[in-house]
Amino acid sequence: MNSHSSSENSEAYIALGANLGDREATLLEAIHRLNRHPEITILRCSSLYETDPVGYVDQPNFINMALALQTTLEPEQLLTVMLQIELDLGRERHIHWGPRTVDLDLLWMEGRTLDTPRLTLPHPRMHERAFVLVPLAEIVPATETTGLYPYVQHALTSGGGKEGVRLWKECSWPSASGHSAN
Ligand code: GSY
Repeated sequence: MNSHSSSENSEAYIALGANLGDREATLLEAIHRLNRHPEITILRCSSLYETDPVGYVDQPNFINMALALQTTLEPEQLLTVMLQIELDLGRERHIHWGPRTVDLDLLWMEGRTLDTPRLTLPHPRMHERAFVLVPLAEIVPATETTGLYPYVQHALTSGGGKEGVRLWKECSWPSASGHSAN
């Protein structure tokens, strides 16, 4: 269902991960850069979790988190902004599934389903990944009416649970960013 007209505000959910360099600082900088975009406002950030690598396991632990934002951008425009932030923060793609300075994945966007070569919405693998679901569950309100809340709760209880995902610290954004909520 794409019940949407352009330039309307949509809520979107993003997963973030990093396992090279100063992981926390990089994630905070990515959030700051997203929020600086004139058509993006960060609404909520999850805690930060330290997670065992999934897929290619011979690499450092990740810090993962999730955030909710509001945007007037179309999904592919938002993806372009996210990819540019990844590049600007030094992400290089050497090994598929390998270590990375920062990774931003668009998970879900209000009222949108999409299947293009660049982007599938909802994210096709988010229900399999505890490192995505655990942070996401923190920031999806139970009152959310589009089905994301029951989807996340069901995926968490029917999947591999929370194994390999450890609460690391609270998110210090916006206090660490100089951003004012007013
Ligand atoms: O898909 C995101 C990159 N990634 C991650 C990740 O973010 N966290 C964990 N724990 N394992 C991962 N494997 C890959 S690839």
